[in-house]
Amino acid sequence: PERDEGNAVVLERRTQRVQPPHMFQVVMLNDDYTPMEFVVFVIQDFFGKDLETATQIMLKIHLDGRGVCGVYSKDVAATKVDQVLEAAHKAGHPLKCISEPIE
Ligand code: NFA
Repeated sequence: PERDEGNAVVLERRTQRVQPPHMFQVVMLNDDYTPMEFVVFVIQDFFGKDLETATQIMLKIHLDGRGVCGVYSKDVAATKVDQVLEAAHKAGHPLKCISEPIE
C-alpha cells in the first residue's frame, strides 16, 4: 500500500545521505608564458588564499607542472575553472586549470 511505498522512499534517501558529497579539486597547470604574478593574483582572487599561500601554490605548479588550488562541490569547482580561464583569456595568458574528482 501507499504507506509501504513511503517508507521505501525514506529508507532509500537515508541510505544516500550517508554518502559524503563527491568533491572536486581545481588543479592549475604550468605553462611557459603566464607571469608568476598573474598566477599569484588569480589564486588569491578566486581561491581566497593569502599572498604567502598563493605564492607557495604558484611555485609548486611552476616546479611540479600542476597544483591544487582548492577543493569544492562539482558545481563550484566548475565555476572556479570558468572564472580562471576567462580571466586568463582576457589578460592574454595561456593559463589553464581543470576540475577533477578526488580519489
Ligand atoms: N611557469 C611560468 C613562468 O615561468 C609561471 C607559472 C606558474 C605559470 C604557475 C602557470 C602556473 N612565467
